[in-house]
Amino acid sequence: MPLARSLSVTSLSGLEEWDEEFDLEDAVLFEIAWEVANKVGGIYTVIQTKARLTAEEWGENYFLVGPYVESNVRTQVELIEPTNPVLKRTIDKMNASGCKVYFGRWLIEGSPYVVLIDVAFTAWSLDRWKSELWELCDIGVPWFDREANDAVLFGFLTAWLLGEYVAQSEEPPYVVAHFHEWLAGLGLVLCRHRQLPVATIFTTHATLLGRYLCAGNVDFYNNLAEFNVDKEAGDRQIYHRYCLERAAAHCAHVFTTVSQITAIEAEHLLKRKPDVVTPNGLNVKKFSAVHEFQNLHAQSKNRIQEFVRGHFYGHLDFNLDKCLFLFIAGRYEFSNKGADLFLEALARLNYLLRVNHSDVTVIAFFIMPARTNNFNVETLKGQAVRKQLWDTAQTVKERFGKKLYESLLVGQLPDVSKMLDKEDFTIMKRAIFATQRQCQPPICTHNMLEDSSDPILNCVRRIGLFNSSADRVKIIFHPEFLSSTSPLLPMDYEEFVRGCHLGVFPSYYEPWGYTPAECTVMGIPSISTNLSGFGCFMEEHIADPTAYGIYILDRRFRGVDESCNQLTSFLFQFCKQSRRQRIIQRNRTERLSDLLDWRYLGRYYISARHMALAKAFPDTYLYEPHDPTSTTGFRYPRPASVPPSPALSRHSSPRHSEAEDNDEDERYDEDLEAEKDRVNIRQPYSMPFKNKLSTANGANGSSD
Ligand code: G6P
Ligand code: 1S3
Repeated sequence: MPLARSLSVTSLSGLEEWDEEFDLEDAVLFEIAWEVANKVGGIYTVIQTKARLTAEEWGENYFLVGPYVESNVRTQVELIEPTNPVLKRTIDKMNASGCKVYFGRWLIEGSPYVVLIDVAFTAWSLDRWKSELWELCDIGVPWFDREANDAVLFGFLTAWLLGEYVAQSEEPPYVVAHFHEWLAGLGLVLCRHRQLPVATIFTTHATLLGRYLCAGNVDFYNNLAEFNVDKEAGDRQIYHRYCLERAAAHCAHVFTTVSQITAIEAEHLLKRKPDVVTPNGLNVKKFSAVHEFQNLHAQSKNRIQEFVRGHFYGHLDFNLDKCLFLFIAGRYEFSNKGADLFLEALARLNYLLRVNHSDVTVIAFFIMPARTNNFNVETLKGQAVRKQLWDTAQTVKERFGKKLYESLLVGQLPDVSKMLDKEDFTIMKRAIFATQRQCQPPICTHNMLEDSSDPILNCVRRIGLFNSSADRVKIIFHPEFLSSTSPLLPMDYEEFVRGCHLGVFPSYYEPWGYTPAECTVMGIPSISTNLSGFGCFMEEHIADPTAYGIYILDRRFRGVDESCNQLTSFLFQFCKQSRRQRIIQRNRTERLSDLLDWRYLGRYYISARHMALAKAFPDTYLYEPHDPTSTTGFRYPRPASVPPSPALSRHSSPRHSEAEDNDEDERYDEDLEAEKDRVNIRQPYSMPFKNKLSTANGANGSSD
């Protein structure tokens, strides 16, 4: 009897233990996405972070399938001979028939196997496959849509791979094929049309139409049920893409999406209710010292402060120690990602801080890639000036030290008035003169190609936040993703997030939203919205999210102006917190990280696979239904120190006297310690999946 593989999801600080054993010995999992070893957006993060858990579960029978992109392969993939004999025969056969298919190990946690297909190599088949698609389902793909052309090639090639795998198997295998997003969806449609014995899953991470409609001037959520989807897709010239997406959703044995809110959207726009909601997780890194993340915050903050010293040279008339770093980051979709609302709220915050004579300065970073011509001179000069000041200080310090040393050698206390001579003063004066500047510190770090039509810059022009001395809110727009090799701000994204105080993501369209989730696992508070998958998920699972540093903006039931006021109020309250309150809040935020760990959230993907296996192979697998679209089941209680009255709980961090603000060593949150054992979380649901054959044997799926 074959050995049963078992997966044990162990207890994560209060989240219920979940232990399930089932027989997957004969099953093989293919997970297919355009973003396998190919970073484009959030789907890459899903696949890359989930790989370790899925590889633990499926072992040698787990294969990720993606496009072959040479530059990615050179840096991320170790090409090897296929380990699985059936897959080796499959790949050899395809390569002998005019394809280029590679096999390797993706060098990430879990080292999963990858099958990478060079779609360009088979571009000669594009016209033939397009006409086959037209014959099959009347979907015509225009020649100029490059992405859709790639989707056709990738779809036909992945369906070929799966069909060949089945054909090469001596015994009929139990194949699960999990397709992500419309770009991979055609493979699924073809599998079903060719009646391959494959259990199929389609996950959409956003709907095409939803993204397009929200980016326009449409009251999306109040009109979800009203849209004439065909017309709307046609008007936006994405009808063919929309058809591919909708076909995949309908053909799949199991259809899933990443959040409840996108499930509702999919039901209206794709006309199928998702069978399972699969919230996105992360690979949470735990430090052996509980408060290590606080030290990392302080280290990274120092590095951001260094950058700020250079950027604002000549205008450093604010106290860096009272400076808060806020940021927004992600794909540059100005209104979908809420950059418009953030800017407007910053203008209002600036007013509030000024009229209240606050000594706090806010620096808001916008990290959103746009088309540029590299860094601008003024920004680079800022860092050069800072470096020069540093070097000058070092030179004078050395000269000072030498004189001090010589004086001590002869047994005399130095005459302090003679320690600095004329030359020292000349060097220092020259350095100070170099810090004079005629212009304000720049808003944008790069030369923008479309400066005059750029939405962020135009909005800044309108609200008049130009980094002037009188402004308490300053803006820095970095239109490129961060990198540790940047000559300007040499930090990678994770380091940068750790060094900030608050992530601000007031998205209007955000099926999940990894940015606030990443903040949470690093213990950095964030603002999201009740229109984002993440915001809704946290609202559902935490009794008082604000107390945990999870601010959820209401963009669903309020008008834009009201939402903007609420955002301003969140920001203003945050600015009023003392250092100690921020430390306590960060401790609480970090405590939520288990909730976002794949070791916990991975169960929804497992559930989807079980459901698909049971639908495709009903004689072998049995799935006992529960409500897998529900992600409810437990709730983090309000922190013990927060008053129960809603009025009082608005200030969700404990109050302290200002004297305590200076308590730099306050790293231990007694609040945290007291609460640790109080979290009592109910079982979300027990996995109902059973292998029918094993159940019949009374072995509950496990055997040896
Ligand atoms: C961490 C460090 C403290 C530091 C604090 C600054 O907690 O462990 O030593 O004082 O960060 O916090 P702030 O919110 O002011 O950046
Ligand atoms: C999508 O990426 P996006 O930023 O275009 O997929 C992500 C992963 O599921 C999701 O987090 C995000 O909200 C979606 O929008």
